[in-house]
Amino acid sequence: MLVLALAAGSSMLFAGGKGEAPSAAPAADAKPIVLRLAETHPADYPTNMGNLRFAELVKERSNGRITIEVYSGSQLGQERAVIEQVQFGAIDFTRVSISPLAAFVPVFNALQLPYLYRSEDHMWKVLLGPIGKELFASLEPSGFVGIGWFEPGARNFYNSKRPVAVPADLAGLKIRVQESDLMVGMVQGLGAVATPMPYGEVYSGLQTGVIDGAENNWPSYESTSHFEVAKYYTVDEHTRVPEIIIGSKISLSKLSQADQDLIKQAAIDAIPYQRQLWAEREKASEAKVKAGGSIITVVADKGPWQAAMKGLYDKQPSAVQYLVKRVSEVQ
Ligand code: BDP
Repeated sequence: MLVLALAAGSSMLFAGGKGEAPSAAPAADAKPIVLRLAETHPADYPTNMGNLRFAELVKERSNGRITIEVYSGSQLGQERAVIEQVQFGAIDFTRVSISPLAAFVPVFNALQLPYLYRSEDHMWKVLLGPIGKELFASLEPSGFVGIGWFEPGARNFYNSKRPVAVPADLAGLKIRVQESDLMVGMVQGLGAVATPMPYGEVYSGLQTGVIDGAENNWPSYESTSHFEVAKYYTVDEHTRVPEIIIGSKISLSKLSQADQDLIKQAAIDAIPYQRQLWAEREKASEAKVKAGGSIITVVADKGPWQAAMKGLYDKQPSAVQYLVKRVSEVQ
């Protein structure tokens, strides 16, 4: 018995390197693990290509033991409903916009306020630095695990009625926003009427006139064909709303620490690929909607837009205001 126990102990020591954590390298008989990831965008969209790269890295590094099945095109539901399912472990991962996530973990509003980041680069320094790590930790009490970030691009307003150059041009327009109180407040601050609605319903909303407009980055405006039913696009770049991969705490806690670490590292290592595809797609989408007849208004002076958002900052709880201040200090 003692010999057997010692032998087992020493082989664990060998497998785990230092003997504390089980190794991510598979034992010959290790059980295969299959996990599911939900994505709203179509298969070839850069964000989903990033998911696929993430899944591929996980598969490679676990020597085929861990499979992440990627369900794109909202097959598993719209974002808010999917986040709920991740929370109770029915879906293992999702790539979502932090806008609907902030309804579950409100401190995330600190990362999506309008005109928060000076540039894309500033945003990435925040996400990959201490603030991003703290925000990941803040997910855990709500049943989520922060896994990785993807590039979201800048969001712009568009509508079917008229060119918009200054906030006053939006007055009275019914604008779809993500399912987020913050985004409702933002659109109200600009003098328009905010209509929260799942992403998948926006096209028919525009077509039937239930809404007059929405807001999104170039690739989403193009891939959803919204440009066909709302041709006035205003480059005001009001938000950069980070894309995030979250995992279910219930699902992930069934895995070894080494497997959890392997998964997190794979998501981080998929970022450069997604960012590269994003940059290419932004250009291609812009060209496509222009060729399709979109009328583009580029905002030269963002001052009036920023001024209209001031009230939204003032309304934030102190935890969010504190983070906003720290974000502004990131160089
Ligand atoms: C896109 C995000 C996607 C959101 C969508 C929306 O990538 O996650 O669902 O906007 O507006 O840019 O709901």
